[in-house]
Amino acid sequence: MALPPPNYDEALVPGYTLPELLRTEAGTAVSAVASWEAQRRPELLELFRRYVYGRLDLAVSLSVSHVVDRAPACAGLARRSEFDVRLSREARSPVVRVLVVEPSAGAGPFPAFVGLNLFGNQTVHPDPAIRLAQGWLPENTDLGLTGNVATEASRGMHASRFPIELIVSRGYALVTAYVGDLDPDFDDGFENGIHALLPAVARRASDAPGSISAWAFGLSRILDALASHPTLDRERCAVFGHSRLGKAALWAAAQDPRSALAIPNESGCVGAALSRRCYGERLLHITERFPHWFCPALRDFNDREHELPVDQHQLLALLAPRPLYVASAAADLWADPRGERLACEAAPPAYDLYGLRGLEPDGRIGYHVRPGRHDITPRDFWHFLEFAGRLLLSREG
Ligand code: GTR
Repeated sequence: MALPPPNYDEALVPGYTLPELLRTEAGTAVSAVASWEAQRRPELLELFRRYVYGRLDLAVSLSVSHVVDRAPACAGLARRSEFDVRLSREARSPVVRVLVVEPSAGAGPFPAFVGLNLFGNQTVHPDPAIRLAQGWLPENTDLGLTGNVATEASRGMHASRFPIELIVSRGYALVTAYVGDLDPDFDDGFENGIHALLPAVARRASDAPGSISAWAFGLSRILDALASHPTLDRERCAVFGHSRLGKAALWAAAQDPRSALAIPNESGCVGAALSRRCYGERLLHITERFPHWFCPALRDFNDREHELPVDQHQLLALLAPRPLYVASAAADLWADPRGERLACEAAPPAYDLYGLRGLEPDGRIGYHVRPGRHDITPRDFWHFLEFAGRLLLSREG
């Protein structure tokens, strides 16, 4: 199908009305925390499940096996652990290899940045001892990845996206895992990864969960598994991700109140950006190129964003009262930086219910737009660490 080109002209953004945040589907105004938490919040989660990300109802019985425990890393600055999380006893169960790098100074428990990676744990740091990702990997010649398998050449190739030395020097741990361990990032009709554990009827439904849901589910299971890692502070975990992984981080944090801070970086379309602006990447672009990311029902809103029962400011509002940090890049027009900012401006009424400020210097929603293109850089992390220093470390455990 020939897709229409994206619009990058602010003058051509259609007029739109955002779906109301603080009014139930039955039309009742929501003016207190009690009705937000008991009614509107679950209702919004349900709408996002039904029309956007899909429903992933799956009881798992986790088993965690430690592979490496607190071995010296990063020239003595850090300690590295690796452990495997098996989601169920079934033979086809995904097994997720989790990499933890924590400060070597101090005994912890350390607050942590928890985020997935797209090309294997070996890409986040050149440390030759990190196990290469197993199974299928996307090809990426820039990263030295050919033949759909992990390569030695890919070691450390995404280190700039995971600035471990910076993170541990500020007293935080990094926790990461390869998305392919949860659900490989290609369209196989919802068969592999976590999908293999679901009944056929759930995989064929209009609200069948896409990969973003599978990755979000995996982030929550990693939070579960951190119980076996006493040097990490489970009350102070920031869930972060870049781009498609920013969408997954947001969806995970919206559903799982244990994410003490959410950091979607340049998450764009069906992430932090308002869909109704129809600016840059649109639903018809993303569902055509990545049909496996969302539930099939989302495609019904291609070129009909104004009919979608939700918009992304409502997803951001599901974080309230927890802190949220949204990051954009000025040249990343495909992800609509302005649409990300406007979603942050429309989310604060949910924070108001708790007597908390939103997008203000002392508020619970942080935002930056840095110069440059689509990427997650040490400069972005510098901002995340400043925000976390104010709102994650001060959190009452
Ligand atoms: C793009 C996609 C974006 C974003 C990005 C990425 O191709 O259209 O929505 O997710 O991939 O993940 O790098």
